[in-house]
Amino acid sequence: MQSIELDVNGMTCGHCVTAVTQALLGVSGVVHADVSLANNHAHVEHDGTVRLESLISAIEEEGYAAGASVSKSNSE
Ligand SMILES: [Cu+2]
Repeated sequence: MQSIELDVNGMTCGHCVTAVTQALLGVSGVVHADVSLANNHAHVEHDGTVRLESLISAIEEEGYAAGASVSKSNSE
């Protein structure tokens, strides 16, 4: 299992979280998606075939903005 961290902007309520979650789960290869309204963040687990761009496109199609989240553990 691989995971991708995303920053998601534009979410304002639980409906938005549901929309983004469903969009992510709709991408082929995605097996789990945790979307946080408070943190504007999405954690996506996938089978290794999913590209970051596919996830961003799916979120943008729902009307939200997304980008790769910089890992907090990256000290460089
Ligand atoms: Cu909303």
